[in-house]
Amino acid sequence: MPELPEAPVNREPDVEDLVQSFLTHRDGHTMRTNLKEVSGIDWYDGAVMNCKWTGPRLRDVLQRAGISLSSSDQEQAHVAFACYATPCQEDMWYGASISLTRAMREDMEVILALEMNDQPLSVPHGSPVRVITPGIAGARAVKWLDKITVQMQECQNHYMQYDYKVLPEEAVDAEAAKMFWHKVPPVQEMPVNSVVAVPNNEATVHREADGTIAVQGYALPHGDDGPITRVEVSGDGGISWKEAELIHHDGDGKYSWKLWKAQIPMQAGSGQTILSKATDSADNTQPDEPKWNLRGVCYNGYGESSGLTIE
Ligand SMILES: Nc1nc2c(c(=O)[nH]1)N[C@H]1C(S)=C(S)[C@@H](COP(=O)(O)O)O[C@H]1N2
Ligand SMILES: [Mo]
Repeated sequence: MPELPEAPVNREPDVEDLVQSFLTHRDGHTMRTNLKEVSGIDWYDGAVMNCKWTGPRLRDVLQRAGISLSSSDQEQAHVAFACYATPCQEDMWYGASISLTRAMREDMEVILALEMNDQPLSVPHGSPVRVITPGIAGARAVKWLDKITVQMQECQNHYMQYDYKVLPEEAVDAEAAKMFWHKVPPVQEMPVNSVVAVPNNEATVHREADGTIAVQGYALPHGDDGPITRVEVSGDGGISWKEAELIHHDGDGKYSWKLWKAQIPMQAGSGQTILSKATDSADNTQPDEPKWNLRGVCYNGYGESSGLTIE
């Protein structure tokens, strides 16, 4: 994912082009090309953040600080995170919030990270301390953390209120989006997703003696619904699917990615495509026809590797 400040490019889309390209690509993963043209930030196959993070639990810090809210207020409250270190493109500071309920649930593992992959947090990744919110969009994992507030209102930062929302399809441009920002909740839980990592787009692949090729990738569960329980792979545009083998790795858990591999039969020829489709433990699965949205966030159409030449 991009580094700080992840600033949207405010290019006004040509609506005709946009609608045309949307219609052309609506069944395919190539919709991401369309999303990029429109929103500036392209999540491509889907955003992912998979590391070992270490630090105190946010709930322990909040409990130590003491929360002076009634228990009914606590159910409605938010925990807001702010970073004033540097201005962002669209706001003078960066901020996000999550529900207090999530913050207090031990099993949701919201932490104030001091280390990443057993090393002290680096400056680009938020040193000296950042929030880590497993299952939740990286946009809420505020880096260079300056302030934590328990409050009754969502964080009002630009990136919480006017970005990282899955707007309805009618919001075709910035003007049309205006009436929706206040009605749509900020993205929190990330959707189930998968990515074909090997072979890469446009690769030339030699089939093995049995007519199959090796395919590998990763998959991510929806929000707190991990782990991934099944990944299926197709070499014929989704007509037939073969179940992939899920690979165990160190640190494998409810919130981590699941690596997978499969041998799938393919015909020789150019312009071929491999698709992947993941399912998690709550039976969430990737949609056949993912919906377009202006900001291009939360894309979770099938994983895809295309333009392949199979020999
Ligand atoms: N202070 C601050 N924190 C931030 C951001 C930012 O711009 N400023 N970007 C957020 C977004 S949108 C993402 S995807 C993650 C990226 O984290 P990484 O750089 O460690 O991958 O940081 C989040 N935390
Ligand atoms: Mo992001």
